[in-house]
Amino acid sequence: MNAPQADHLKAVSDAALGEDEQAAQNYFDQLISEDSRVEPRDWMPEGYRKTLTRQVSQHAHSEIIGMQPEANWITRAPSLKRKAILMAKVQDEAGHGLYLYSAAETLGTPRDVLNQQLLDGKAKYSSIFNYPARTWADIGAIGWLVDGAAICNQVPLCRASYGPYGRAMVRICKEESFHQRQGWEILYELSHGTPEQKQMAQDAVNRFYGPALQMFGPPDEDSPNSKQSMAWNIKRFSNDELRQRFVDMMVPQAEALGLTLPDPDLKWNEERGHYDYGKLDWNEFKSVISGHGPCNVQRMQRRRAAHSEGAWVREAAAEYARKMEAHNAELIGA
Ligand code: FAQ
Repeated sequence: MNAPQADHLKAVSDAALGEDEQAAQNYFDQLISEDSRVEPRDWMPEGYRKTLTRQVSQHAHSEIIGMQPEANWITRAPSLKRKAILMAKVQDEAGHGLYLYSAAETLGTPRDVLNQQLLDGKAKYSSIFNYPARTWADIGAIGWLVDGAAICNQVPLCRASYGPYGRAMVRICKEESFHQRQGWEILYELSHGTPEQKQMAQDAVNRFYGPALQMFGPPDEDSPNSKQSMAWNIKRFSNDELRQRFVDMMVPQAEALGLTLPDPDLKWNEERGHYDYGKLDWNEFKSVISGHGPCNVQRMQRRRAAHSEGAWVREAAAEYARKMEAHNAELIGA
């Protein structure tokens, strides 16, 4: 679209908006241009509401599905201490899901509707959780690489323009930092253990590194949502910018761990001041996000089973809330 066409469209849409709505749009534009926060009470364009509902709910679904590969190891963790730490981490992920569903609900879509979208296979969740956690070292790799990527992606989201999302992210990022340290520590112990343990750590890193880089989303030229999300101050950096930041951060950490990253093209580029890295397998990414990864079917089956097995808990909670409401009404009436 050229500039006169865009001006014409804007004039038409301004005329279509009522005066009040135009004032609301102006106020929204002002909030964004001042880098202030949009709150649930504020008017917002439908596109902004839709984009945030999509991103925040997908993020919530990722936290909930992300519990599965790790929960798989709670009973097999090598000591009581490791078991307790892992259990706490998995509980944290459930908490993150709760903060995020709450933030998403403030945009107007109830949590049960969002949840149903996941159960019906209509909503995405992060590609990374469709890979299996095969060995104990995978729990280390998930903590170090997956939580590491999550932190890199999510710290800028603490400044997202939508208040409830940004505030939820602050707490989530603090907890993710513990999670990453936990993964680092598992890998460090393994890589300084027996040759077999070191090999197990290396094998886990080899399998999780590429999929962790894909957590940042498709390359910028194939990312349909980035431009608008950045204009609305939801995303602060593009997918490729964050991916590069992550690679730069992980190279020295891998050296400190005594492990290698599985990329023969990884090389410091003096001119750019960044590491160059090899091409990722985007066909695999597309296949995973369209439901054909190694564990998509298993993850969804487990989620659906957990949802139906948990029906009695939801019913009991609803009944308790109803009773409390009746009790409080009685007290007020008395
Ligand atoms: N997996 O236009 P873009 C965690 C989809 S939490 C699946 O670039 P956008 C904690 C995307 O939705 C991990 N789908 O999209 C933890 C879109 O599809 P749609 C989750 C992906 O939104 C650790 C399409 O591709 N983190 O790890 C992925 O601007 C350990 C086009 O992409 C978040 O959700 C992917 N990797 O940028 C838990 C962070 N990438 O909806 C347990 C918040 C892209 O149009 C254990 N989200 N897609 O049909 C974001 O920052 C963004 O949504 C991006 C994607 C960067 C993920």
